[in-house]
Amino acid sequence: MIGRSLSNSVINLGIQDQYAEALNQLGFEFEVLAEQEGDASLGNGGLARFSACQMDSLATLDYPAWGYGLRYEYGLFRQIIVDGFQHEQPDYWLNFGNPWEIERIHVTYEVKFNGTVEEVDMNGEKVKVWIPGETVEAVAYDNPIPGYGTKNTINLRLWAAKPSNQFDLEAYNTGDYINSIVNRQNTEAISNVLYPDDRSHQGKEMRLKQQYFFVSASLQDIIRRFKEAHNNFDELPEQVALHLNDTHPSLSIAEIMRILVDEEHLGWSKAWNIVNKIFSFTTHTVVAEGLEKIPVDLLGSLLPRHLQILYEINSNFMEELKKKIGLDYNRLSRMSIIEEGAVKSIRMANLSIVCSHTVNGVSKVHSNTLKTKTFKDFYELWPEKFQYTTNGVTQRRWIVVSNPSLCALLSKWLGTEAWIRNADLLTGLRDHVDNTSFRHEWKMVKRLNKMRLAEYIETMSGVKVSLDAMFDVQVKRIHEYKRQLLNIFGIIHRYDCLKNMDKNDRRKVVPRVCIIGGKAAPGYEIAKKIIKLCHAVAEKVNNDADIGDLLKLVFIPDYNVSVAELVIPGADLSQHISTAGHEASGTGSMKFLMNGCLLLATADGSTVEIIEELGSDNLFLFGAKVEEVAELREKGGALKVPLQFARVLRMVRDGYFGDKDYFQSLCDTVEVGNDFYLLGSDFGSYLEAQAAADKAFVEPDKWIKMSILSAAASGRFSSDRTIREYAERTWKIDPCQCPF
Ligand code: GP0
Repeated sequence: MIGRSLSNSVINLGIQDQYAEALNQLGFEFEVLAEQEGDASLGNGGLARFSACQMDSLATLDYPAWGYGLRYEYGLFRQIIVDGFQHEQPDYWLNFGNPWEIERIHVTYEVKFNGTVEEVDMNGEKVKVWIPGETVEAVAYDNPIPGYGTKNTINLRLWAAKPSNQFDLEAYNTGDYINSIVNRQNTEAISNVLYPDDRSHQGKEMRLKQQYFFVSASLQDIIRRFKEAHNNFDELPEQVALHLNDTHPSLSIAEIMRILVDEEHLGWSKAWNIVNKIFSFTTHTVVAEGLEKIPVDLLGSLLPRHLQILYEINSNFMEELKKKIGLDYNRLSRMSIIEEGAVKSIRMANLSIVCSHTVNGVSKVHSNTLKTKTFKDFYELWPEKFQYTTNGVTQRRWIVVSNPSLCALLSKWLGTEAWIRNADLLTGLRDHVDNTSFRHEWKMVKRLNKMRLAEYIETMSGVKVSLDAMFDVQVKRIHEYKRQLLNIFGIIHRYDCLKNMDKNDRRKVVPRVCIIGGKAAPGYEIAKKIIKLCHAVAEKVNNDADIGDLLKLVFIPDYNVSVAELVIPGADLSQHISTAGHEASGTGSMKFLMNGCLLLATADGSTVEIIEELGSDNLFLFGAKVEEVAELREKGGALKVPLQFARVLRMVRDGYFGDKDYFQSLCDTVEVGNDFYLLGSDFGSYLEAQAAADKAFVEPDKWIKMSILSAAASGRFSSDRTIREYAERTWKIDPCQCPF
């Protein structure tokens, strides 16, 4: 989720003025040119974009870091809306080549799959030898990531798959031409398509192949680079810190053990001690069912040697555990790396915890959930391993690149540009919150950004929106737990009230432009129905002349980093309304905060810490708290649900917005007794929070003050702080300039 690179690169290099001038002389307009670049969307939702923010901060803070990933031929799918329905199209991001990458045709590694493991006698010692079936070649593509205001540039090395024997000449000669090309396509498929959902179920094998391909090439590269300057593996932990961002790369543990034991002949326990000092792990998942499991039979056939290694890791761990906790079989089976269930599987999170010296959550609330629920057994065994490092976002991308007018205003009133590298300085805005000329300029910046967004909305959807309306935004992956449906039900309720209001009551109503955007995983039917309902409601509301500018609803298609750079600065209010306990962190809220946008939120994920920093009267809070959710779920059918909710549900069920049959299953998900994400019981407080936002909006001084204080409180949520904490507490690395 790097997005576009041109602006980010020239800004980080501090040459945007000269560059724009040079373009002018060539007859080009910088902004127009920048728009031509496609987004590099090499990942899914928040975790992928968070990784991109981390890279920007690692580079800017002069840390000697490398990022590794896959160079997907086709990134995250492009979302096309046809008649209100989402369709997926390939993301042809490489069609015109990628000027930002450097192909390293000399940096290649063989990655092996399948085959068998033989036990052979090597000078009196029994060693395991893997006889692979298929061999694929990994080729490196480097993407320099320049830091802001520093010479330090770090490298994002992405792997592409190439058939090892480029062309099966033998097959060609025997006329088996098609097969040799088919073989080539099968091989390249490994780095072809980014799976649309982090928990995708389609093509488990292909996903596993991608994971191992990425892990093996990366580790072979890391070990090779280490050996260029060292020949004693005892030094490996001082030279290399490997961070596992969720369990997607966790096969690294088995792969590095294979390299150290089978190829470097270090002996198991020596290798194991090294591995334990190298790995740290961050889980970005909240709920146990989100934890990744790999079926043993699938792993065994694709990577037979790695399965043996995982078994050995687990049997050693179980022995150690029995010594500590005795024969508590329930606990032993819960903590085992192998899940003996209907489908015998490898628990990748357990593996990652056993092998890492540090286990991180991504917010305080998340960390509490990990310690008391998700990983309770492991926390009791190794409390010292568990930390948390709250996520952050980079102010370079989310203010400097995406909101230049705000950037200039901040530097003017803070009297320095130093905040761009030290976001804590943003608290200085609190000193000017009552300064009328500052507030006036603040208001103008917001209006300018709303204008940009209004133009985009009209271009994309044909809907004309009033700049005097409140721009109320919810942009994130579509998911039941993020409760876009709660937002849409709130809009239906607002529309219903407007229809039943007499003329002079309407004059007191705050006009709203409700903006919703986000992609649904292709296989996620309910999420796709939410998108359709949004369009159905928009169709009705936007064409109701009686309502006019009092209420508009717009769905922004193909939400990606570049669209976010336009939407976030133009928002007045943004919604982060997940059912408490379900959002591990959430990072969108931080981007809105930096841009002086007010939050309407539940106390979930990182919002709990935003409340600490901002003060609960500077945002609109509502909904059940984390500790109340379980009890509410127990009530089930006895749960109290406001009449307004039942009324809205009835309107949808009765086909008021069309597609009556199509929406029934969607309505079922929030029917009393079935409402897992508690939309019904949170609806009353949601409407109150929305009413409070309306009230604040018609008191311009109050609104502007809350807006300024939002930006002033955002410094703590810079990814610079996140990275500094990881560097000092987890990886124990110091800054050092290493020009690319
Ligand atoms: C978490 F486990 N996240 C996962 C995953 O597979 N993919 C993914 O994007 C997200 C979380 O849902 C998050 O709460 C969090 O802020 C983000 O990871 C970064 O930690 C909202 O996107």
